[in-house]
Amino acid sequence: MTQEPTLSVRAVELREVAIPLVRPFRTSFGEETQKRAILVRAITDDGEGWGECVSSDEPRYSEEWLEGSWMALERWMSPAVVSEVHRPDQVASALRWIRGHRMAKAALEAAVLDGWLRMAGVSLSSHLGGVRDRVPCGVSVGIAPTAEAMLEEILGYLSKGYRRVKLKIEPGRDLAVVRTIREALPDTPLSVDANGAYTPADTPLFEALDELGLMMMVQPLDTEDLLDHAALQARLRTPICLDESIRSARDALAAVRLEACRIINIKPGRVGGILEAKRVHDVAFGSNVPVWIGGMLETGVGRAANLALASMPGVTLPGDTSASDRYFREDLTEPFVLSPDGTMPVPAAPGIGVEPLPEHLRRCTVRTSHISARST
Ligand code: SMG
Repeated sequence: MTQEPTLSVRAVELREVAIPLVRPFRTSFGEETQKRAILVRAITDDGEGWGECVSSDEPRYSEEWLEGSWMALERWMSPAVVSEVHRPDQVASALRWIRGHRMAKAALEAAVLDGWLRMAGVSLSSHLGGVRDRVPCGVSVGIAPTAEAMLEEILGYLSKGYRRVKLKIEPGRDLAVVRTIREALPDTPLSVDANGAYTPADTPLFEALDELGLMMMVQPLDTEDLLDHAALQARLRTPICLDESIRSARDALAAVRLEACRIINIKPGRVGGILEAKRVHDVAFGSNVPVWIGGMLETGVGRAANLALASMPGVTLPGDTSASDRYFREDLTEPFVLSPDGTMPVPAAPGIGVEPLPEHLRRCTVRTSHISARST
């Protein structure tokens, strides 16, 4: 058997970046007008690797938030990896003692994995067993003041080629809005995403949405509520897709066994890393549960990894892997561009296949921190 290549992580650099969004993005848990992210650069003996941490300003999507991720990365995670880890699969073991903080862990693992794959000359997509060089893309549409405003935004996306539209909903802005949009677009693949904003008492609402021929309903109920999702799924024809509830391959297995969903959304940050994301995929694929890759408004660094994940065989539904211009006037990397057929290319160069453009990176950087080996 050939020996796997090893690398040495000499130092880790953290960079907080801030980039304005082209339009505010509103979900049931809040509104974002700019993208803040932590970029992690693993500096190795042979080069470097990049990862992006997807925690937001405030702990609304999950319990993680950017400042907490920064502290965890700076204080515990990077020192546990520098000089200690020689293969990407060792990152998760080195960080296992730290509870939670999956998004921060995922970013550090992504940086080491990218550095390792660049060294080996292998693309992330090949490493993950990807089977596609282009992937179909969808778009997630934030809550707007009126159904008409949402419709106008959607028509713009459809004219660019997006293959499906995910509508954010929240209590009070749900059935009537979705119905108006469905009537205007009877043939467009539509789904709704509630980000866990409802309770089992809202079952009649979901039964009404069930009549609208949606592709799926994403995360209708609370993150920690697999049993009520199972009860709701049993009453609906439309598949439920779980997002926030799936934090690991183990969660995915539980959700599938409980029949709490019929579709799974994968985000590497939410499950603690690209390698765990592959394991979630494998659980779903082995159970014939379709998968799609979600988004966290990533810059090109995170988006590149998401596109590689989307090339895996079980990812059979269009993801929230939208083009750079859906988010930013100027991305951190060379922009990802949607083809008129609604697909985007999977990066084929080693690692994630892209890197931040130095001048853009410099302009967007808010703070940096450099963590090198502890002097003993
Ligand atoms: O990256 O296109 C994107 C955003 C997709 O809807 C999206 N993300 O619940 O899936 C989700 C939200 C979370 C965004 S938190 C900033």
